[in-house]
Order: sequence, then C-alpha cells, then structure tokens
Amino acid sequence: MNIVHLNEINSTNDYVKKNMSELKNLTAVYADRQTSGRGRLERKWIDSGEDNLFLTIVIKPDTDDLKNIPNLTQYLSVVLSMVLEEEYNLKPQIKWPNDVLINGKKIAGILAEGTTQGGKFQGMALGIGVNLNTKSEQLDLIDKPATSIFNELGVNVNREKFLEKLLEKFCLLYDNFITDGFPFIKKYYEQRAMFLGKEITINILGELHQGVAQGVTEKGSLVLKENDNNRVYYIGDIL
Ligand code: BT5
Repeated sequence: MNIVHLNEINSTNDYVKKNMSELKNLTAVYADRQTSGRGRLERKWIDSGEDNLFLTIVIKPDTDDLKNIPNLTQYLSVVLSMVLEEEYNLKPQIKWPNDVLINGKKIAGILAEGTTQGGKFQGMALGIGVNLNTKSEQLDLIDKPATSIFNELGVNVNREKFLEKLLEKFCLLYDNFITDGFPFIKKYYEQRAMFLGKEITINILGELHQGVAQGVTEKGSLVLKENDNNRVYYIGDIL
C-alpha cells in the first residue's frame, strides 16, 4: 500500500475525495489532526489527539465489477475486529452496519463516500477513525458511550504499528472480498454481531422501527422481525 501522512487536515475523507484523480488504488491517507472529521449524516467525528487514528483508504478497483463496493464498510469493521482480537486480546462487537464497540462503547466509526467523474464511479474514500489512546476525560466529552484501546487496557498504543497491522489485514483478505463480497465475510461478521437475536430499535432517516434482529442477508442487510413480518433494511442506525 502507498501511504500518505498529513499533519493537519479538515477531513481525510475530504482530502481523498478532492485528490481522487491523482491518488492510486489502495493508498492509505492518515493525519495527525483532523479539524472537521465527519460521521454519517453530517454528524461529527471527535479528534481527541494526534495519537489516535484518522485514516482514509483510497478504493479505485481496476475492474468493472463494483457490486461489492457497498459492503466495504462492513469488511473494514471485520478487519478492525480481527486486529483488536489478535493484537490486543480485546472482544470487539459489531453493531449493524459497521460500528465497532468494546463492552458496548464505540471504539471506531467508519464512513465511506464515493466520487464520480463524467457520471461514472471514480473511487471511494473509505474512512475510519479509531480511538487508540484517548483518555477517559476526553471520552466523557463524546455524546455517546465511547472507549479507546488505552481506556480498556491501560497501555499506550503505537499508532504506526497499529496502522501497519490494520493495513496488512485489510490487504490480506481484500482480493477475496472484492470478488466474493459479503458472503466471504458473513461468518466472521455474524460471530461478532452483538445485535443478532435481540429486540432492537432502528432509525431509518428519522423513522423508528422496532423488532427482533433475525440476521443479515447475503448482501449485509438487516432482517428485522416486526409484528411477525420479516423486513429487510439496507441503511439505518441501531439505537
Ligand atoms: C461514524 O459516523 O461513526 C463514522 C466516523 C468516521 C470517521 C473517520 S475519521 C477518518 C475519516 N475522515 C472523516 O472525516 N471521517 C472518517 P456515525 O455512525 O454517524 O457516528 C458519529 C457519532 O459517533 C457521533 O455523533 C458521536 O455520537 C460518536 N462519536 C464521535 N466521535 C467519536 C469518537 N472519537 N469516538 C467514539 N464515538 C464518537
């Protein structure tokens, strides 16, 4: 992978989108500081210091087969979970579609944004923020329960070493994933999917739906049993 290291930037996703035509497939762009980090639906991603990870991976497949691109966020949630397990002995859980939690608290968020050129898909900015060394006082400033590796284990995490492990795992399984899509990671995703079998409420663009999470489809969508009917959701947030 090519690596670009920035000091301060508004958002690594914005940087990648702006420079998409020059950036090569599988370039990893990371920054020390992110002044306007974003989540989905214009929510914010809080920067709590330069020893955390703000990363965007450039995805420009050299194939016309783009059908598995929408599931890359779920792929990245599985890859991150594997690194947290193998390197740090943590027990990450995935909250549909792609939040990664430890003990019910969010440790990472993922945001994918596509760009087009001449009406055609040009590339995807696959962004991830991971709390590596955030201290508990800073975590308390986040509006939802949040954690970091430091907060869980009490040890400092070397950002560059973490990045290396994450990118190594990302590349290892990438070709299989791009070819086979969600079915290739379904088993790994389900093993960590804390919401399965539970009564949950999901928010779909402001509309709330309640039911029991039955499973995920071959496309990574959520199957929710509502009043005896199974309904399939492609987007949304579990509350
Ligand atoms: C996400 O959105 O979780 C996607 C976050 C993606 C951030 C990366 S950093 C590199 C790249 N460049 C960017 O500009 N973005 C990407 P969402 O599911 O909408 O969750 C956002 C919510 O997470 C916020 O509203 C807060 O409640 C919570 N949050 C914000 N900062 C957090 C943090 N540092 N740790 C844990 N939770 C946080």
